[in-house]
Amino acid sequence: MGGQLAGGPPAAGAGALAPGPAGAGQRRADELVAAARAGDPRALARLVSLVEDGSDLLRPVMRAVAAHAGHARVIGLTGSPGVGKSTLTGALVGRFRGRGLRVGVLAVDPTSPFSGGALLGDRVRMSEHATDPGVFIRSLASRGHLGGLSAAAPQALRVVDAAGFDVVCVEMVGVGQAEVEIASLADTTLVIMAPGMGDSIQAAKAGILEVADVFVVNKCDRPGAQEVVRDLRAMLALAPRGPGRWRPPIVAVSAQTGEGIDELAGRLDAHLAWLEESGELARRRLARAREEISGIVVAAIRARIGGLPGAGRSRLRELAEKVAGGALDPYAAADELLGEQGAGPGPAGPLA
Ligand SMILES: Nc1nc2c(ncn2[C@@H]2O[C@H](COP(=O)(O)OP(=O)(O)O)[C@@H](O)[C@H]2O)c(=O)[nH]1
Ligand SMILES: [Mg+2]
Repeated sequence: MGGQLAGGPPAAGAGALAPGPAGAGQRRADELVAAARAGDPRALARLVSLVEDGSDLLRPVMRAVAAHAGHARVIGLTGSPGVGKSTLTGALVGRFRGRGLRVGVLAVDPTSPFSGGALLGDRVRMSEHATDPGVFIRSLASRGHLGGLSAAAPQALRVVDAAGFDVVCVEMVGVGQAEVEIASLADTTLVIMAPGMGDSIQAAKAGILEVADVFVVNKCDRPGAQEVVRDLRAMLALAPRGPGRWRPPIVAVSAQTGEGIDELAGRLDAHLAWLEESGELARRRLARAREEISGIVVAAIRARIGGLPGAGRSRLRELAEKVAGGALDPYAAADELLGEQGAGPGPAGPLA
């Protein structure tokens, strides 16, 4: 329902705020979800589009999938462009298919729009899976969202999960905050590196070391891979993990030749087992739900105060002029704006 955040103008482009048409919309969403769960790939593709576009059916769809989500194991793959994420995803899909598991792939690549080369290229790299009914491959754009992650990625993930896929691989280009975002989405995060890309230096500064559950050094068929492994090992030695914590392994693979992929699959299973035994899986999923809720709230507030023509925007402009001119401090201005949006200050102030 749109009621929770009502009080401002409807948010164009942020369908999250539009009160969905109750009866017919819900029936349509329920039908699509039932079809997707029965294995209809077109119904699933339609659902992902509805979610990604923030359509009027977004809320009915999310309502329809709620009870079915939470089954899939989510594997995040991140790394620089060209490091071999798509090729590696293809190799892992092959492993999981070999076990009879159904696998979804969501590729979030802000460097190439949905209509561009990304999907085509990935389909070529995953071509052996493109016609397999047990595999669903989909690119997500990252439009209108700062940072790497598509704003709709958590919801798209939920939809694929609810459609009954056992594993969902989320592939995302590592740019800036992307690694942290993907780690908040995935049960297991793979940080992928390759020789000749200056990756190990990048890793140290970008905070990648903290988010990685497994380090993959891809292209081990190329010279320089062992150096990357060595650099990484040295860096990890400087970042000791406490007792009971997971120690991220470093696995050298060639996604192209298949070398090391068995070992990697074994490491992924070991991580899943650790997640379950340690209670970390439940903790991560709770954190994911929390992120998802606050992401929706923040997007809604942002759409109201800055992203819309009309009252919200001119009010922001008015306040900005006061702040720029020294007539008001930015916290007071923010409080005013939040108060007007019906999300007034809490006991400690909204921004404290
Ligand atoms: N030599 C070698 N090349 C690879 C390997 N994995 C991927 N590549 C190549 O690296 C390029 C980028 O791969 P891609 O999977 O698209 O990388 P992404 O941008 O991270 O998704 C392609 O030309 C791949 O064929 C590997 O293990 N060894
Ligand atoms: Mg790719």
